[in-house]
Amino acid sequence: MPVDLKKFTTVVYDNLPDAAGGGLQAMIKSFKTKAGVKDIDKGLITDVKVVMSYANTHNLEQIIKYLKPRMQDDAHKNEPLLQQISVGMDSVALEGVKAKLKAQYGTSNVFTEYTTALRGIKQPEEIALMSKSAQLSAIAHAEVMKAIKPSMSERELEGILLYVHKKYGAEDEGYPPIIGVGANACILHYEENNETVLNNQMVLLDVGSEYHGYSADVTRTVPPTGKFTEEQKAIYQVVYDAQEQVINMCKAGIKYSDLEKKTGEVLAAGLIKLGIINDAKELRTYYPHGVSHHVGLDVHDKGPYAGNLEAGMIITVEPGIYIPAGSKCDKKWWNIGVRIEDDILIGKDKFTNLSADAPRTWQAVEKMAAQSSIFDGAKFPPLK
Ligand SMILES: [Mn+2]
Repeated sequence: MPVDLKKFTTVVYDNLPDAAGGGLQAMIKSFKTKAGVKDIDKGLITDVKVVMSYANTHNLEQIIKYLKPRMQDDAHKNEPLLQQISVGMDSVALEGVKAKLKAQYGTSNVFTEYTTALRGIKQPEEIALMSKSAQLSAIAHAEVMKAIKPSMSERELEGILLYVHKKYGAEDEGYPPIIGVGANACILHYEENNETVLNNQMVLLDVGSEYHGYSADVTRTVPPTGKFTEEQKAIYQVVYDAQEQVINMCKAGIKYSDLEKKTGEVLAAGLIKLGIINDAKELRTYYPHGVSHHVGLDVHDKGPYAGNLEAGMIITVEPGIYIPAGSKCDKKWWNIGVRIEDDILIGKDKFTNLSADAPRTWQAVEKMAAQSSIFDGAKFPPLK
């Protein structure tokens, strides 16, 4: 039976694209007519507002790359609010800009607002699925720690992780797996995974399953030899300290933005102590992303960032330090990239680490690496 949309007081809808392929364009047009949707998606400011509503500290750089060329005309280049949009904003500054955009230009995207509020708090059924997705992803990371060898390739590690995911019945990955050794670990969205030999440089693995629609987001950084060098261990410990302190803050009532603040403090203190930076202001050189985002139906799930943590939220905690070759510090630190990322369920007065099955301390990583793996000695005939 056709639904008469005019009978509803309000029809909420997601941002509808102006151009779409196939029959979608006609469907959108028909929907807009039937629902009495005015064509409000006109003008750049709406474009900016909608695109910015999806922005988080992870994708901000890409979003700015998309928006910048569109903001060069006379109408927009003198708009102060647009000038505030800059690469490297922390989540607090970003939320501030978003709030101002909304206040100044109203909202054409009620659907996004509603779903952001709804999806930020997970239902018990969702928490059950997220727990499984995160746990099986963590088990896959533990398996890689057992199997990893300096002679292996990035792709081989990817295969092991994906094998474990499939073994548990996960349909997909939550996002393109990032597996980067050495210099590649210092590239934030490295997805090529084509280095053929790991040698003794640290490997960063940001890989999470999608299980029955729910994405985990888990990162571990592992030495292929099974033993950290002194330098690797020192950087790893700084990142671990930040993650440990931030995870321990996680409970209802804590300001979301305080997580970022704490991360900055711990990472900066650690790098100053190691002589890598002299001042906390230099931290963004080596820590260019945010510490947390909502995770769920999407790896960067909708959810509020402006207020306090609430029971039922599931967020990542993922500090990282990346020191590419050529950085202004002692050469011995070059090409070390470390991130540790877990999926944290917020409770009324506690947290639950859903991905705790993947070791986190350097001692636990080394201990896991010393264990044998089902992939040890796997041999196939040479190709003709
Ligand atoms: Mn993440």
